[in-house]
Amino acid sequence: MSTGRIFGAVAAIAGEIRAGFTDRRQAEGANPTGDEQLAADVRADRLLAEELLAIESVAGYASEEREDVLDGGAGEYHVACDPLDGSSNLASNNPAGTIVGVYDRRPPAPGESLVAAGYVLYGPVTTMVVAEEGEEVTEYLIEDGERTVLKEDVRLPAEPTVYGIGGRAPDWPDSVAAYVERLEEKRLKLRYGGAMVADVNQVLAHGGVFGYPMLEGRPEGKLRAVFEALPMAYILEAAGGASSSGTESLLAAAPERLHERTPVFLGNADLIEALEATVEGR
Ligand code: FDP
Ligand code: ZN
Repeated sequence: MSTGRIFGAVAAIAGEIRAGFTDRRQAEGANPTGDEQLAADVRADRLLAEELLAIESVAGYASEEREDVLDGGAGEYHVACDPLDGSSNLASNNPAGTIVGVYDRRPPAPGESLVAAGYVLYGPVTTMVVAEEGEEVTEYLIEDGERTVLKEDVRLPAEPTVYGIGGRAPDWPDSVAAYVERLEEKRLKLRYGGAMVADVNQVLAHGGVFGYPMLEGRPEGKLRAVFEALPMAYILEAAGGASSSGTESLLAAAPERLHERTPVFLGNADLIEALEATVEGR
């Protein structure tokens, strides 16, 4: 069976998730990693769990918003979601997203067990970018629960122009600070919006690099491996880019805990190579 039905279901509910933003921008509690949880996060998570677990080929649903995996039937796919990435952007009416990773093992599972990944971007329009095993990366427009192809064979532009690195600059290790200087020397332009999906999507559109690095007192960085880092790495690598935890591809990572965090760097292969060289002091 293919993973197409999973992304069809995600497209079908993206409009509903988006419609819930208007009156659900207030805090409701905290998620398993202690981040503030909005009513919109809770609703997106519930919609995705219901719709995805109803698909025969889906064996389980894991989410950034839930402590444990929800087991489903005897299917072959294990779906891991960040239901509302960048939800702190809702208060200021900036973009947010949904990240979907499809693993062939029950998470926490290694990057190499990803068979597909995609994200929805709630921007001025709603789009979805999907990478499925053995297929080219495709960008869709989502309207009224239907997806239509906007762009086939999405590839990172060879000439990078933008970068965005998260965390406070004083908390960056010297290697990251030195790397950012190198990016500036290469005349890349800073563009950081605070939602991973939107920031990575503009890297895919313009070429460049997105990072959420290891920080002083927080060597694991902020982003979650299973729900955010690995699926987005799968997409970027499928689009001809590269990913890194600082030392190796994120697809080589094998998280041991469901909500584990990891430093993340995604972008053009030469920029990721330069990052690893800087981190290793080369
Ligand atoms: P958010 O907390 O709003 O959900 O998922 C974590 C995330 O957003 C990413 O989308 C984003 O890249 C990052 O955190 C932003 O963190 P900063 O506020 O520290 O920049
Ligand atoms: Zn997120």
